[in-house]
Amino acid sequence: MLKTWVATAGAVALSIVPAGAATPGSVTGTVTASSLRTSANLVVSLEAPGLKVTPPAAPAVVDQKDMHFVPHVLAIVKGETVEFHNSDTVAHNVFSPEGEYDLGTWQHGQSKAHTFAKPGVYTQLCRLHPEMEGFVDVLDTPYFEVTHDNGRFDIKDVPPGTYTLHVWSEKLKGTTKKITVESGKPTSVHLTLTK
Ligand SMILES: [Cu+2]
Repeated sequence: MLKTWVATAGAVALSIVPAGAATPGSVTGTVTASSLRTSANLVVSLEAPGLKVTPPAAPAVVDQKDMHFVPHVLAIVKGETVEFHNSDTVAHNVFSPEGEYDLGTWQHGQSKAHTFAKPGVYTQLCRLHPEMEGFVDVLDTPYFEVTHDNGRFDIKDVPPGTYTLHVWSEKLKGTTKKITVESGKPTSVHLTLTK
């Protein structure tokens, strides 16, 4: 009896609520990487079949400043362009050891752009300064955030549904967790990364 009622209610709801009318929820929480100096720079993303990504019109920026890639970890969507700047007085290069690109070497104040067509994690290195390292994580989902200093993240405007939450770390083994986002509600997630 109960089963019949649920099925009927579902069918009615489907017929009167236009697709996409549900109020978005959010996914907030922390990832703790206690073996690392900081729980920042972990990429938290929500994956589900059929998600569409729209690259923003303005490019994302990675600077080379004080001999570091800034930000150290950048998360973007498939098809997005990154402008690589050089704010130092020395020349820098950017190449990816994954073999996708070498943008050459350029001076202070100049920049080069690269569009990331395929999802994946791309290490950023500089041929002139082997100690420099950064990462661009190209995602196939619009729902993601890079964790802040305390490991906190807050992914807003997530449509209700079930997702696989992924955590990527440059040093530790990543993890996944199935989560459900309800209409108009925050979903709280706390995870710990181990070696
Ligand atoms: Cu350099």
